[in-house]
This record gives sequence, C-alpha cells and structure tokens, in this order.
Amino acid sequence: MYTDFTFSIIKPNAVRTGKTGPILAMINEAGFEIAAMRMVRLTKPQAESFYSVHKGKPFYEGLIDFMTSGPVVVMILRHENAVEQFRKLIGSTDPSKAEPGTIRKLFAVSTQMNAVHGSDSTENAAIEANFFFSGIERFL
Ligand code: 3AN
Repeated sequence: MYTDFTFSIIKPNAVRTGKTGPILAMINEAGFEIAAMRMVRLTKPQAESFYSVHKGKPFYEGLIDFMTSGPVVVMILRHENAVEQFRKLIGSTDPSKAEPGTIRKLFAVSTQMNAVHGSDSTENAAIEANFFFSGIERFL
C-alpha cells in the first residue's frame, strides 16, 4: 500500500468565490505534488455515495445539497505522510478551531462550507481517489 498520497476536494463555496487558485498555491507551497486534478459537478447519487458514512446524521441532507450546489475540484496529492501532513495544512473541520494559517482558517465560512476535504486515512484516500480517478495506480 502506498502511503505517500491523499485525496482532496476544493468545495463549491471556495470554487464559487474564486479561491481555487489561492488554495492550489498553498498546496504547492506546502510541498504537495498535484498528481491528478479535475473539476466536476457532483450528481446527487455521487455525493450520497461519497458521504454515505454520514447518512442519518443531522447535517447529511444539507451536506449533500451543498456539495452538489456547484463545481468542485478533485485532486490526488503526493507528499511524504500525505494524509497527516495535508490534514495539518487544512486544519480542523470546524474552522473556529482551525490553527492560524491553515486553509480552513483562511477560507472556510462554516463547518459545512469548510472550503476543502482531506482524506482521514490512506485506505479512505484510495477509495475516494478511485471514486473520481479509476485506476489510481497510474498517478502514483
Ligand atoms: P473532515 O472533512 O474534516 O474529515 P468529516 O469527514 O467528519 O470532516 O465530515 C465531512 C464533511 O461533512 C465536512 N467536511 C463538513 O462539510 C460536513 N460536516 C461534518 N460535521 C459537520 C457538522 N457538525 N455540521 C455541518 N457539517 C458538517
């Protein structure tokens, strides 16, 4: 199993407000290599499948509506200890708890509209990346 990659999404609020470029610059400056990237508009079934672990939670329906509200940018990122390093770069899910200088501190507007997603394990990174880029081995 590779451990030097993670999967990220720049979420609709950040894309809509022109933050794609600044966020990509922070990702590059932190030393991540963008191994694969594309802009997509999630369908409702895709969003429901991607966030199926949250099904039944109070924020689930709002999360699906939000994530299908506009285009997102999906990426495979390479870095040593990528999952852990990227979660440090993005900061806490709740932006009010995110460290200064993190992507979420700078660009999130709420816990739901928190600008970016970062996988929480290498196993999930592989599942999530394969969801958008079939056969991820060719990017790693
Ligand atoms: P993270 O993306 O930081 O790993 P998860 O996987 O717990 O966070 O949650 C996935 C997404 O669900 C978050 N990025 C956020 O958009 C939304 N979310 C999580 N918790 C809440 C909450 N308490 N209220 C609203 N939205 C939430």
